[in-house]
Order: sequence, then structure tokens, then C-alpha cells
Amino acid sequence: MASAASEALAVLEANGIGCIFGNPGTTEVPFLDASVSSGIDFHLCLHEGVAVAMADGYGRATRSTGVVMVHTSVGTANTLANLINLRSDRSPLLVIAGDKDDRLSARGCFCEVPDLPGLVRQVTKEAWRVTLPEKLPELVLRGLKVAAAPAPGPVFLAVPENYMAAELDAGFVGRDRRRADRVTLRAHPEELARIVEALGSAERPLIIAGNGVGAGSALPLLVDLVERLCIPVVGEEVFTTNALNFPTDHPCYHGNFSAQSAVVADADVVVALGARLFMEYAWPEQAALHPGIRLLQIGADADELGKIYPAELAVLADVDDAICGLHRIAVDSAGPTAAKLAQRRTRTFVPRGAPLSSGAGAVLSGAGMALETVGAVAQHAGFAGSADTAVADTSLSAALAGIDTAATGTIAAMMNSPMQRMQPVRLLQRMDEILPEDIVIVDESVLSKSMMQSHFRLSGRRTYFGTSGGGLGWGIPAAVGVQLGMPGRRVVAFVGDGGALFNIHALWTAAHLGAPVVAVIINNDGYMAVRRGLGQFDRAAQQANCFPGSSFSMPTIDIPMIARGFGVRAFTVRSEEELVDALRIALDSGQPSVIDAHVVSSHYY
Ligand SMILES: Cc1ncc(C[n+]2csc(CCOP(=O)(O)OP(=O)(O)O)c2C)c(N)n1
Ligand SMILES: [Mg+2]
Repeated sequence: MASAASEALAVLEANGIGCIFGNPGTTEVPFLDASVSSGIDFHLCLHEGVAVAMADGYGRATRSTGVVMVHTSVGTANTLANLINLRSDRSPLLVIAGDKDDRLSARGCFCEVPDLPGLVRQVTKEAWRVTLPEKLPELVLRGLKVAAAPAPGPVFLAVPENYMAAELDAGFVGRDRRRADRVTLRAHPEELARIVEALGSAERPLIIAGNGVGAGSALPLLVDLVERLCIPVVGEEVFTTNALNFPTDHPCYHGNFSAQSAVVADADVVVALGARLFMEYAWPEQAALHPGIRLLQIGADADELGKIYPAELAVLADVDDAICGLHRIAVDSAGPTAAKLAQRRTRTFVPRGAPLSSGAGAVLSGAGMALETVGAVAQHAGFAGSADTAVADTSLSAALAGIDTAATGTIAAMMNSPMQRMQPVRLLQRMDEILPEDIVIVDESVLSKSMMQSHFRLSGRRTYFGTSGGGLGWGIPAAVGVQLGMPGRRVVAFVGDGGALFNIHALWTAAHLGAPVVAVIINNDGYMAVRRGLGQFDRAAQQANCFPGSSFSMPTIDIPMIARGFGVRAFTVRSEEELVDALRIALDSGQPSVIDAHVVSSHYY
């Protein structure tokens, strides 16, 4: 005999799931109780939004499906913003929510909503309610399959309390303890050959490498392909990029997609690989792809193929598999002539030290996209950062060397002038120098995201996770989840001060589990995206020089003190030297840490 809850956990275990992230109530007690004798750990999160993002980070780091448990209607409601993120990021997740005893339905019971799955139906692939105890293990298995099937996304399962503890008939015990079926998509070789031919014969070809590339493992083959055919590459738009889709220091890489960039504007053939075309932020006054372009698209998400711009060829396929196929065909075929390759070189290779033409600053900025001229990425050494000078050298290193850094507290803060602030570009450049070769970045930095994409080298053994969803409060918990899923790597959360404060209590779970994540918080005094939006709107707020809803002053927020309250060590840094010292100490300590990095806020508006 086994209870429906313990059988559901056995199905999860059969699928290699070792932990559930959640925030329970008494309704979910049968699940918690069953977990004690299962091989599954329950990781307590202090808010359901934290649980969703942490499970997402863990799932993305381990290339598996994250699992979350939440409490009835109220807990489900708190999952929404991060479920919107996961839906946008095509990230698989299974949410199991306890529901009230179904004999209480329509009696106005505690926490009752008439249709619990209905709360999340718009932002999940499927949302079901278990209608018999025997259905619970079956739907857990089906949920795992649907969540991971292309295009992946979150699945929701409401489980009435009285079904969880119910004992199952022998025939149902063990029935669903198997791996969820995987769905495979294979591109047809003839279609791939057409794409290789189009790339070879084009005058001005372009490849858009999207999140489908970064989510897979065929990037080295794509790099080899573009080198063979001498083709420029752009990534997805900055704000939709959620993975390392192409090495940012590669000479063929022209930054993130921008309709204004030269390689986009003059292209005659565009091949989009696992890329969204597009997730529009504002109505495009000009087409992102000009009408004469021949567009050929490959992706595992049918909705994205030919979505806004007509595709000459739209291939529904696994992106890794397609890249392998394209590469094989390119290797076996004659390819472009030597004369053609020579012709392409000038257009394809980014000159060392030249500014990128991409609009890498197109981020969540309200009316109009902010365009930031970014440094060249042809060579790491060629990064052309802001010409602004850094603040004065406070030379903390010597002082820090003699201080017992085991004490929690903001050592740096004690030695700082409150007026000092770093240029944000410098923050990125110093991070780039200090962080290890195999660092994992988890990015929710809003207006700083373009700088992360252009001034921090993302290549080689480095890994990058971001979100395209726009729901703040993903970054820190996702980083904790990534760290738990990649215990052998160091993980840095790169988050805005605004975003950080949506789910900062994720730090407690990091401290509790000893996950040594380092959160670098870009402290620019608040919601600079809102501040910039008001400025660009250029009406009353701009004229009165008064920007409601954007500043964290009066009082200022003591982020390090909050972090220490959750058991995490914290540093305030206001100069590059302090940043470097704090990063070193944080990385060496092997403990979760917060670095509250004060940057010049006027940079953002
Ligand atoms: C859950 C949620 N609430 C509100 C917003 C609206 N919003 C978009 S950007 C932003 C400010 C972000 O501030 P911060 O993280 O500090 O980044 P910065 O704008 O300073 O770069 C806000 C509040 C949102 N995206 N998500
Ligand atoms: Mg901010």
C-alpha cells in the first residue's frame, strides 16, 4: 500500500528529481510527511515567487524540470509573476498546489476559489485539478512530460487535500514510476541542405543565434559553421536574451539584434536559429526585418516560426539537432568560393576596437529604447568602455588584509565616503577581470543588462542565465537554484536594487543550504527604468524635475543590513578597488554574500 502523495513522490524520483522547492501550509502536510521517507529533499522558500524562480534556476542548471509545491489559492497567486517569466523563457516546471478537501467545494471554505487551476491557466501550458486519488501519480508523470515537451513551460497541478493521504489500490502502486517520455524533433536533411545552400550563395548572409542555441549544447558546432562560411552573427535582442547564445568575444559576433545594426539592415538572407522574432516591447514604427530579406527559421517552438515576419522556410526542429545537421552538410559540401569568402570578410569580422553597431541598450525602458554604444567584442582586450573616469582610489586592499573577514558586516562600508559611486561600465569591467573563467552569471539587471552583454565577456567556459519575462524577483532566487544545481561552479547573481528587493528573502534559503552564491546588486538608487521612462515621456515630471515612483531615497534602503538579517554576509562598495576586494573575499569565503555596489545613477537617464 502507498498513499497517493508518496506514490507521486516516487514518480518524481523515477524521473531523477531530487528536490522540491516550496512554501507549504497545513494542506500539504501529507506531501511533506511522505517526503521524509522518500529520496526527495524539500527546500523551504519564504515566498512562492522565490520557490518558482529557485526551482527554475535549479532545473536550468541541471537541465531537468524544476518542481515546486505551494499552498492552495493564496500560494498559487504568489507564483504568478515568475510563472509569466518561465512561460516566456520556455522553461519547464511542475507546480503542485494543495487544494482544499473537495467535499468543501462551493461551501465558501477557507481560501476557496471556484477554479484553482484557472488562476494560472493563462500562464501555464496546462493547469489541471486531480479528480481521483489514483490520478495523482498519473498526472505528475504527465505534467513532467508536458512541461519538458517542446516548447517547454510550466504545468500546474492542484491536488485536493483529501486525495493526498488516500491509500491507492495495489494496481496503481508503481504503475507510473517511469521516465516521462521525451519528445524528439528532427529536421529533414533536405531542408537543412536548402538552408546551407542559402547561406553559401547569399551576398550578405546573417545568422541570428537565439535562446534555443544557448539552451542546447551545439554552440561549438555553430561557431565552426559560421567560421567556415564566414557569416556574421547577432544574438537575440538584449531584453529577450536568456542564455549564452554566441561567444561575445568572437570576431563574427556583432552583438544583440538591432534593426539599425549594419549587418541586419543590409542582409539579404537571414537564418534564425532558436530565436524569437520577436517579442515586441513597443509597436515597431519600422519593420525589424526589411521586406526584401529572405528569412529561413529553425526552432523547436512552432509559435515562433513565421510569427510576425514571413519565413521562406520554417523548420520545426530541435535546435541542437539542426545545428549538427547544418554543420555536417556544410563540411561535406563545397561551400562558398574562395573569392566569395574573401568578399565576405570585411562585413563579417568586427574590427578590433570598433564600436558595435548593435542596439545593445534596447532594454525595458518604456517609450523608446535606450541605445548605448557598446564596446567592441572582437577581442576581450578590445572592450571599449565608457570614457568616464572611476572614482578616487580608496585603497582598501591593504586595510582589508589585516582585518578578520570572517566577521559579518560591511567592512568596506566602514571605510567609505557616502558620496562615492562607480561608473556602471567599470563595475562590469572589473567583474570581468576578477570573476573566474568558469563563472556562472544569473542576470536580472534591467537597464544594466546591455552592459552585461557588451562589457562582460560571455564565452568559453562561462555560463549565463537570464530571463525574458519582465517579472522582477527572478534573479536572486534563480541564482540560488543554479548554485544548488551546479555545486562545483561559482555563481554570481547580477541584479538591480529594485529587482533584488522583490524576492530578497531567497537569501535565507541560500544561507540555510550553504549555497555560496554571490549577489552583486547594482545600487543606482531605485527604479532607473521608470526614471528614464518619465524622462523620455518628457512631460510634467521632466519639466518639474520630479520623478515619482522611481527613487529609493528618504529613507535610503540598507540592503547589506537586510542581507545580514537573512544570515548572509554583505559588503557595500563604492569604488572599483572596493568591488575587487569584496568580490575576492566573497569568492574565497565559500559563503553566500551580497555586494551592494553603488553606481552613478545618472548614467541610466
Ligand atoms: C513584478 C514587477 N513589478 C513591476 C515591474 C515594473 N518595472 C520594470 S523595470 C522596474 C525597475 C527595476 O529597477 P531595478 O531592478 O533597480 O533596475 P534599474 O531600472 O534600476 O536598472 C520596474 C519596477 C516589473 N517589471 N515587474
Ligand atoms: Mg535600480
